Amino acid sequence: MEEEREFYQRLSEKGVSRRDFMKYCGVLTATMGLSSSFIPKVAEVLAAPKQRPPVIWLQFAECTGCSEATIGTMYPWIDELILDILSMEYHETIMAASGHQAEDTLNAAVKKYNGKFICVVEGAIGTKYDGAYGKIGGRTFLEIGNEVCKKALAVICIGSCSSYGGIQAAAPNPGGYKGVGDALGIKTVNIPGCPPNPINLVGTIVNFLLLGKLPACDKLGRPLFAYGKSIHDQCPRRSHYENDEFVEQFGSEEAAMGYCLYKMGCKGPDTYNNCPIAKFNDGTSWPVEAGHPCIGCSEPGFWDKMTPFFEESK
Ligand code: FSX
Ligand code: SF4
Ligand code: F3S
Repeated sequence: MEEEREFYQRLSEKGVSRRDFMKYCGVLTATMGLSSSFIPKVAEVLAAPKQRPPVIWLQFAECTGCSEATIGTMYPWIDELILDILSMEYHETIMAASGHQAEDTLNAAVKKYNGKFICVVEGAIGTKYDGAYGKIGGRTFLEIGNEVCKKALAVICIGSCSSYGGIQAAAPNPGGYKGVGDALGIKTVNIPGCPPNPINLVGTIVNFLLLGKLPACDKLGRPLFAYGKSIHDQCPRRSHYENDEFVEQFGSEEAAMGYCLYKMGCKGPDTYNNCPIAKFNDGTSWPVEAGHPCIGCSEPGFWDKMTPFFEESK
């Protein structure tokens, strides 16, 4: 109770009311595919977590956009939320330590929480020439990944790069870059997107804290609650040519179809993600709503499979 009170106090100091927080919990619960009866339980997990799982967050070949998206933009207080429900043992971007001190922190955390920590990975791993194309502190991503990820309780890949290789794996891919699961031969939960929606990471972690297990995933390792449907199947622009009323409003079916971005290269029909429902930046908008075709950023093979971006798919 005391812990919960302190939590609401901290939120109110940041200008976030209990009502705003409950609204967020409602959105999160719906995103996770749970009924609204779970909202108080989700709120409880966030406000007064019974356990704070240790997290080691690794960064390999990437642009840090995934960290940025997670800790920076969605809600001004999401960083606090994540740091409150997790015990962040290592994260290069947000920790004060650097150089040898940082490496010591990583080694100590892996030793202390062997088999018990969640490893969140951002970025792809180079596999050619024994991984020589990517190193930190003299050790290859491949070495670090093999050593750290294999000792984790679970590995969550955040972003398309760690999930499937991302831009690093684009042709000609001289470093033999691959997603973490492929590079290390391990099973991972993948939260792809370039960058992914932070709500899908929070949902995955809350699922773990609330139900004691990781969410059900498809054969590409993606949580079904977030990646179970295609963008096209959830796109509001689709209703413009499938709804008689809209067709009438636009004058003809052809005119109504002009509102759809397919001919501008939209990859929505081949892309599985919840962007139209979850949206970005506090539910403000998402690419297609803002007038830009979906470029398929969360699919395996993004970039090669999805380029040229502005041409109709063959
Ligand atoms: Fe990749 Fe994430 Fe794209 Fe960037 O770290 S998914 S390049 S948004 O930052 O890995
Ligand atoms: Fe489908 Fe894209 Fe057209 Fe939306 S804009 S209906 S996702 S093709
Ligand atoms: Fe990416 Fe398409 Fe969503 S480009 S952010 S999957 S709309």
